[in-house]
Amino acid sequence: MNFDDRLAMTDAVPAVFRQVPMPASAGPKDDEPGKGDTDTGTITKTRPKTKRPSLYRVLLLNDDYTPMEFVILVLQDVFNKSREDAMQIMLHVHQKGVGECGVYPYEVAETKVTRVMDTARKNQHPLQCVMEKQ
Ligand code: TYC
Repeated sequence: MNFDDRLAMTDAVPAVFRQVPMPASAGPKDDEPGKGDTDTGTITKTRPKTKRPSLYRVLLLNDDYTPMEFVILVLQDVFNKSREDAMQIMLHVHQKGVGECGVYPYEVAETKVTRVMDTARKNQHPLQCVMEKQ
């Protein structure tokens, strides 16, 4: 039982003086030094910590043996390129030695590289596909 409960029960205090609600202004003032100061005055704005994912370029490498048509089909199937875009990328790789198929977050890029390499191996072509951080 706390002090207020005991005070409410005693006959020493006339009923009219018991349980007088305290006005809010009578409480400790937190902007006065030494009076239960809890407000530091710091304004904080919560900002969720989000990180943009790192992006990776997926590259095709040229070789002398993989048929051009196979490369075009891979570009259409794995990288969702149109026949025309696939042809351009394949020719670029054929002429320059390396070319970009797309830019993706890490796991997407990794899956695409794996799909290209698996398809090439299954069909016994030496086609190579790699990824590099952008
Ligand atoms: N150079 C190959 C040929 O002449 C074609 C080719 C293109 C191979 C692109 C791989 O990533 C490549 N048949």
